[in-house]
Amino acid sequence: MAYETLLISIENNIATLTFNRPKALNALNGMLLTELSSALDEIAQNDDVRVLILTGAGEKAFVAGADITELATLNPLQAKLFSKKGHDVISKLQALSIPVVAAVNGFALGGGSEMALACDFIYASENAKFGLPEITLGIIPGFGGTQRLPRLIGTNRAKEMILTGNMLSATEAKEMGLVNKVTAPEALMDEVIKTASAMASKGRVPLRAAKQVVNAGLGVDLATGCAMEVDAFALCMASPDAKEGTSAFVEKRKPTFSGGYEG
Ligand code: CO8
Repeated sequence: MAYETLLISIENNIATLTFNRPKALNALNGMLLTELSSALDEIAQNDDVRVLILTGAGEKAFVAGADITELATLNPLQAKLFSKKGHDVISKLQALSIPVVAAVNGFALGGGSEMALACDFIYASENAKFGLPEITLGIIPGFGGTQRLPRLIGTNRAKEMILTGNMLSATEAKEMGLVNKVTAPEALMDEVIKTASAMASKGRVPLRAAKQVVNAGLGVDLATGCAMEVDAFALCMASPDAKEGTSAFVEKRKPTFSGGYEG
C-alpha cells in the first residue's frame, strides 16, 4: 500500500519505514499517525518481514516531534484524543512481534524521541540530537516519554531532560544507555542493516519469544518475570527453530531457520 507521509520498502526480509515529511522535519501529524498504524498492521501480517527499521527522510531529522502547527489548534479534549492516538500507535510499535531498530539520522525530539524509545534499540548518527523539549512549549511529553525514558535511563536523568528540555548529543545519549551505537551519518544505514540482517537470519519463534519475555518482564517482579521466561523457553523447544539450531550445532553445520511457526 502507498502512503503520503511514509515510505515503505522490503528487502531481504527487512522492512524499512521512513517518516517522509522532510520539509517539516518529519513532524508527526494526524495523518502520519494514522498511516503508521496501517503500515504496522501491514508489516505485522507479512510473514516475509523478520525485522523492521524506522528512519527519517532527509539529512536533518528522524522526527522533530509532534506537528506543532496542529498541536497549537487543539482544545483539551482534542489534545487528549491526539495524545491517545499517539500512545496507541507507539504501543502497537512496541508490541510488534519482530525486532524493531530505530536508525536516528538527525533530530529525534518530543514525539520523535518517544517513537525511538518504543523501538527495541537505537543506532544513531553522529549528528543525532535527542530531547523532550515540550516544557519549552508550555506542555509535557504526551506520547509516552515520561514513562519510557525513566525506565530506560533512570528517573533522575529522565527528569533532567524533561524538566529542562535540553537536547543530548548522540555521544551523550550513548553514555546514558539511550543509544546502542553511534556511527558516521553515511554509515548509519549500513550498520543498522548489518545488525538487522543478523537478527533476520535467526529463528522467528525465539526472536519473538525473547522480545516478548523481555518486554513483559519489565512490568512485573523478578520472580514473575523468571517464571515467564521458563514458560517461553519451554514453548521455544516445541518450535522447528529449536530442533534446527540444536541439531546444526551437534552436526557441526550452520543452521537454516525456516521462519515458520509449524512444529
Ligand atoms: N512541527 C511542525 N513543524 C516543524 C517541527 C514540528 N515539531 N519541527 C520543525 N518544523 C518545521 C519548521 O517549522 C520549518 O518549517 P518552515 O521551513 O516551513 O518554516 C522546518 O520544519 C525546518 O525547521 P527549522 O527551520 O526550525 O530548522 P532548524 O534547523 O532551524 O531547527 C529544530 C531545527 C531545532 C528541530 C527546530 O525546528 C525545532 O525546535 N523544532 C521543534 C522541536 C520540538 O519542539 N519538538 C517537540 C514537539 S511537541 C511533541 O512532540 C509532543 C508530543 C506529544 C503530543 C501530545 C499531543 C497532545
